[in-house]
Amino acid sequence: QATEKVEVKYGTLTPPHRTDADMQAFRSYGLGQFIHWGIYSIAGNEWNGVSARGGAAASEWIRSWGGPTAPKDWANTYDNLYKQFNPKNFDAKRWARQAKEMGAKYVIFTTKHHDGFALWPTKYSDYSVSASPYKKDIVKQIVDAYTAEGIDVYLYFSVLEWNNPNYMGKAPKTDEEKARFDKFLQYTRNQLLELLNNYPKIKGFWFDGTWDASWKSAYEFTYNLERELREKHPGLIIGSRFRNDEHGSRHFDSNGNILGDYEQGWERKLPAEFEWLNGNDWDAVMTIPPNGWGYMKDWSGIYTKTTDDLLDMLMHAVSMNGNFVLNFGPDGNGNMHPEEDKLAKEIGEWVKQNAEAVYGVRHAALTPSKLGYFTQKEDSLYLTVFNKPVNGIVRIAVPKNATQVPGSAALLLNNKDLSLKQSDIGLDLDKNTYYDVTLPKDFQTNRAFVIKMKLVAPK
Ligand code: JFZ
Repeated sequence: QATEKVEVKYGTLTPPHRTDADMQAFRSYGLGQFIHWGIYSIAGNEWNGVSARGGAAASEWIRSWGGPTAPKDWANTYDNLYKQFNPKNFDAKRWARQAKEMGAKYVIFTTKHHDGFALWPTKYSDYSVSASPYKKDIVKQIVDAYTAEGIDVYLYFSVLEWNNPNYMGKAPKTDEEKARFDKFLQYTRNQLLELLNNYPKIKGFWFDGTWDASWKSAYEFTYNLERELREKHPGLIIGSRFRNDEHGSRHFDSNGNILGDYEQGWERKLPAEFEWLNGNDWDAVMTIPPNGWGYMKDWSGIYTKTTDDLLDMLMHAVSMNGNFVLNFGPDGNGNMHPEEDKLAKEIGEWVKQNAEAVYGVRHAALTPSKLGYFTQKEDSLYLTVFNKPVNGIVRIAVPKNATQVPGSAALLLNNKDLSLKQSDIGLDLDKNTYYDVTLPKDFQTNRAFVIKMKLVAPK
């Protein structure tokens, strides 16, 4: 963060903490679903004699694997996969019901990934679902089905396109390059306005593929485009990965102000400390396998996250005022991976039982617990315990200067009161006051559980 102020003409267009209803809704989502679906889903990470299993390659990047062992004409063969895109089992309502059952409050759906294939019938390219045997508008079905379930829809959109002759990674230099890239910019603008026009119910965009020097050099264009999108669609929510200022600063402008409405840098990772976030809104997007967003046929032999891993990440995120967005990569026929079905169901069961601690909660200003995560809603404090202490005593450290302290405690799952006692044993009693919550002797659960406390004024 710069200490001296830099002159920035193409900086942020929105205040860092919007207080309108749409942004308040974003803050209360807690859990979201990401879906990566496209023609890479037909390949499923193993295709045409090439497999990237075990490697670092992500399945939706299959077109770019290439390499010395790849069959000749690899990219061209990939670009023709759309002729096989005919997902006979696709049912947007089924996906939306599943997302609802899981407890997702928003979905981010890939309208177009880096391969450039559009899942809506765009007027601005021939490379869309209209040219596939399936023909029908996928994006419309998603928007309608999820909205009907009360789930807000955000559209993932990759600016970068691997197979567009007008796209280039380097900043355009010659007149010919400039003219070409300008065509690409107009095309991008047209597609984004088209999406807003076709699907007025959407809440926001999740931008990607904006890291190349070409896009970075177009800061004036992207500044004006962001303004245009916001004017056309009041309340629109855009993350920090859309554009940069004239000095090349992405996510945050050269003075450290967030570009867009929330921080979008948490990809497959979570902040270790609340202070790192500087009070910004944010979401974290997460894969179930280590890497790879698109469909991967075979999950054997690699570590895939468990329900408990994912619930831990969910509570970690919401305890720091973020949303946790779990990715699904359906196959080329429109079926989720069977393991995804199982995880969605288990997450949903837990989240339903513990909803109070998950949704509409905020960060609690307490000393972080090694046993789990604190969340708070008005004078209710929740501790979701992932590491149950063997002695059955859950210790809570409250900073000395706190204006509210726990007055009573209960188990959220059955509302049974728990003993809560202030303790005079502790290594730093000058800094923290300790409260010990004692769990019932016979208490057992196979997943994390929530202790709900009522906050009162300190004695
Ligand atoms: C991008 C894509 O390349 C990928 O295929 C997937 O769609 C993912 C959600 O987004 O990958 C990223 C994006 C951002 C970061 C890293 C990889 N990041 O911020 O570090």
